Amino acid sequence: MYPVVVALDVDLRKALAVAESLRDEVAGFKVGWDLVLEAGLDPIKAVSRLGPVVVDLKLADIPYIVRRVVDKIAAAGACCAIAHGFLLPSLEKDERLYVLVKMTTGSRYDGLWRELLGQVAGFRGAVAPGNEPQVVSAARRALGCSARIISPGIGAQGGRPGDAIRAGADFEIVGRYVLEDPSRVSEWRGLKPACNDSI
Ligand code: OMP
Repeated sequence: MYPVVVALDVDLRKALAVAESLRDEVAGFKVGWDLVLEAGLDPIKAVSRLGPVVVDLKLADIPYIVRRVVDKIAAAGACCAIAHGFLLPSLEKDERLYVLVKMTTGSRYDGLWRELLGQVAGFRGAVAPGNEPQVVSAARRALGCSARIISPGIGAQGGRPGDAIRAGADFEIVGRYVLEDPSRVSEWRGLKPACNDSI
């Protein structure tokens, strides 16, 4: 099993074809706005039958709303969801939530992520930029193995396959680079999650 989460940012037909072809090869799939806007909760249900699913709506709301959304996502079969870290400390601790601590693109997180890492305990883990392996290493040092780290930004956004894992991530989130050619997952051969075997 390659330590890759494939970001299915494509239409539903293609998403299901890719998920079907990689179901035994990757750790899971990410379903985001693209698929949810196309078909609601159905893509989450369908892809969850093929592997673990993290739902990425980059939630940013009051705890009451975030909890209601995460409950619906979990009921559809997903393991987990991603929320914006800037909500902290007003984000309810939830083992089903990944906290985004720094984007792969420049943002206000650039001056905030170190502080946010101190508040990730009690959540499923952190999303940290795989195109900045030094940030991933710092995140792992701060979190130990108590939280998962998943890292986007590989391929199309400049990160090299495997660099984030070697820096301490558990899984790399990869969209376009793998969607263009699913056989590229073999570039993760021999790599293992730093701490946690499941997303
Ligand atoms: P590719 O650039 O095609 O590999 O896609 C990257 C995926 O990771 C997309 O689904 C983005 O929404 C997501 N992502 C980022 O690119 N940057 C971030 O800072 C955070 C995420 C994310 O939360 O997954």
